[in-house]
Amino acid sequence: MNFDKIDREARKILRRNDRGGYTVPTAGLYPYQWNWDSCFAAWGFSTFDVKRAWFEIHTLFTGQWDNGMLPHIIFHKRADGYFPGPDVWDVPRVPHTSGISQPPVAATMIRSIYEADKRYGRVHMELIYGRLVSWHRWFIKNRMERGMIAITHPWESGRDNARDWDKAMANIDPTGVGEYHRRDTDHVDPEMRPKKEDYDRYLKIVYHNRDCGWNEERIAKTGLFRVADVGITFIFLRACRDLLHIALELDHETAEIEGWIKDLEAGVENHWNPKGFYDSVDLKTGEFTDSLSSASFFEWYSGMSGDRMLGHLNRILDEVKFGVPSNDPEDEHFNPKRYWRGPVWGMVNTLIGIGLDEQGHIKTAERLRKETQELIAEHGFYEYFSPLDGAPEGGDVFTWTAAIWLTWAG
Ligand code: 9WN
Repeated sequence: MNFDKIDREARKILRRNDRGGYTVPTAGLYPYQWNWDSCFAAWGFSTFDVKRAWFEIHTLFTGQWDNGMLPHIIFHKRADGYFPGPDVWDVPRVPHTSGISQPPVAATMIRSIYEADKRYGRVHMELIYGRLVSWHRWFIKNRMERGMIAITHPWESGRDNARDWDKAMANIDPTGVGEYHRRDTDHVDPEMRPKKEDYDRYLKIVYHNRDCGWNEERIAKTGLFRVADVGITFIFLRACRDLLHIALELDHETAEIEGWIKDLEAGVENHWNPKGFYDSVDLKTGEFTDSLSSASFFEWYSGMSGDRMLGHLNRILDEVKFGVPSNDPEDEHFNPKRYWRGPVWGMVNTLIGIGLDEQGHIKTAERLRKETQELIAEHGFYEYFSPLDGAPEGGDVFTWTAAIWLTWAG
């Protein structure tokens, strides 16, 4: 393995996907700034260009709404090739944005960027701190239920067609969405993407929430989809811990954040499915989703220390060559090709690996890191891979795959 060469390639990908202040996940398939992709990009940039890393964070936050919400896509410039674009979301602000959010990794990534160069980063950290707090407050005010964090659209989870959403999606009647032209399948093999029945419902939810004027209270009352996402609860809990750390460092009040952490720690228990794993919960029916997905393994990353997922983790790592797959290989719907229903994602492995390492599971963390390293070194900087044989899948020259190579896997 020629590490120097792969490092250079990873840096080149970040530069190549840079559109002048913001980084697209990959050219063609995703031509805008995506929320959590952008945070990974900034973390990657911080290994060789900390100024550019902070620039990424500032452009991301130009999309923040007055109510604190940080949208999942910021449409800085018109671009072809992605659907649904700004006209469909119809959010009356500039820059145009989508109307939903995404996994809040920002506080965690920003803490790392700050720590890469505190002297340079101090003023940026001061500038962005209040914005981070208001985004976190938005989650608490609008999305916290029984200490868990709810999503109103599968796209908010960042795991679009995960098994977690199957039952809730089946309860949505997609009639009336009309004709539309998906663009993702122009770029990628349709076998690797969500199905039409998924897209019909994705759009149905967008149209409904748009008709609610993107008003969170109306959406909470009338929305078609409301699921407590185990992935976001864990990621948000971790982000609150990092926000607390930043608050202490900058000498800000901490009581409010400490309260959030307590509530979330209690809420994690509500994600525990008595069948023996952390799970998402459909808030419209009160039922567990009965899906053991890669997000269940953010237990360690969240800072919870029960080791409750360790048995499943060891089993799954032995069942596939490249862990951790987005869906349990023993699940009847496991599909090593179709997006979040089986493939393995480098950035997911990274979050799981960081948590394992922090909690003393050094060997397992190292195994996961080596497997991710091999995937990228052998197969390239793809969006995701088959966990069975490492076959590359989805988009190529992918930003967050390059970023995690530079920060963790390489
Ligand atoms: C919808 C950009 C994004 C990621 C998500 C991933 C995928 C979009 C799509 O791509 O979602 O937001 O059109 O498929 O699921 O995690 O942020 O890489």
